Parts: sequence; structure tokens; C-alpha cells
Amino acid sequence: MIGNVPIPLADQSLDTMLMRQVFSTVIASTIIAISFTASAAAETHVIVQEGFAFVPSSLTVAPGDTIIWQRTNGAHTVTSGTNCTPGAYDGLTINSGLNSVTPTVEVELPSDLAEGTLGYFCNIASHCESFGMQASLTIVAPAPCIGDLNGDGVVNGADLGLMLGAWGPCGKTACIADLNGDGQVNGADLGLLLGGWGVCP
Ligand SMILES: [Ca+2]
Ligand SMILES: [Ca+2]
Ligand SMILES: [Cu+2]
Repeated sequence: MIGNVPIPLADQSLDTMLMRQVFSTVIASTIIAISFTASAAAETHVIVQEGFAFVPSSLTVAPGDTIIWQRTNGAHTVTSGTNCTPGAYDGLTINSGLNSVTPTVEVELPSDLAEGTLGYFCNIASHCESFGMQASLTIVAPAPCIGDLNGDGVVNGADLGLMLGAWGPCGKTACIADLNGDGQVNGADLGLLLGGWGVCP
């Protein structure tokens, strides 16, 4: 019976199938991880126009976040600038009506937007000058979370698995597990990952 070849052959092909399955799972996870890394940290914030005010009037956000302004009533604008004067912030200009035709203004902040204070106001008549209809966004870049390869806010076994799956020289595709950017996924990167183990700061 042991000399009967079909059994080992069947086992071998099963092993091969399993290996292929594991391999494609690793590839799929890596692709998912790349797309998650790009967007996982981004949040959406809603600011509501109430009378001659934007609520909340100050809000801390991160580059890459999406800001949504919602109208309650009247005709207003969302216009970047300070002291009721239109202007750009780090190359970003916002200027949109916030009225019955455009009751919602949505802006995705550039992922490389500089840290600082992005002022904006309503540029209708004297809403800003007379009624103080101005507000601001405080732009603060989040602390990097080295080793969080899948972008879920924690460095754990899932990230370790991704790193081990990408072990060795980087290919032509994105090499997200190459934490120190030297073109190799090896012990140096593993050390960085383990050093950041746990919940992201
Ligand atoms: Ca993670
Ligand atoms: Ca490396
Ligand atoms: Cu207004």
C-alpha cells in the first residue's frame, strides 16, 4: 500500500494547491494593506452653518481628511482666508457657495497640506465683517505609526504576517514592509516593527 503512488501524488498536489492559496492570500492582503495605508487614517468632519456661525468654529483636522460644510439656512459661502479677506492656505483655495443650490460643500484636504491654521469665512455681504462669520481649521499631521502596515491603528500579528510575507528584496511593486527604505525587508525592518508593537500613538 505504501508503494501505491497515487496517494503521495494526491498529497503533493493538495500541498501545491494550499501553497498557491496561501500565496495568493498574502498577495491579496498586501494589496488591501496598501490601499488601507493610504486612506485609513483619513477622517471626515462635518461643520454646520448655524445663523452667522460655523459650528464648531475651530476644529483640529489632519492632512487628507475630508471636511463637509452643511447649510442650515440663508445664503453663505465657504471661502478660505483670514480677516474676512479671501486667500489661499498652503496653495489650497476654498471658495464655494453654501446656499439652497449648494447646501453641502465637501473638500478633501491634500495629504501633504502644511500644519498650521487654515482660516475661512463667509464672503456674503457683511456676514464676516459685521457678524463675525469666520472660523478655522487647525491642521495637524498625525504621528506616524511605524509598523502599522495594514493601517488599522495597531501594530500586531497581522502586520508581522504581512512583513514576513514580503520578506526579502523588494519587488517592483510598493514595498510597504520596507520600513527603513533600503530596498530589503529583513531583520532591520522587523526590529522597527517590533519597536512599535501595540496601539499606535
Ligand atoms: Ca496594523
Ligand atoms: Ca528595509
Ligand atoms: Cu454668510
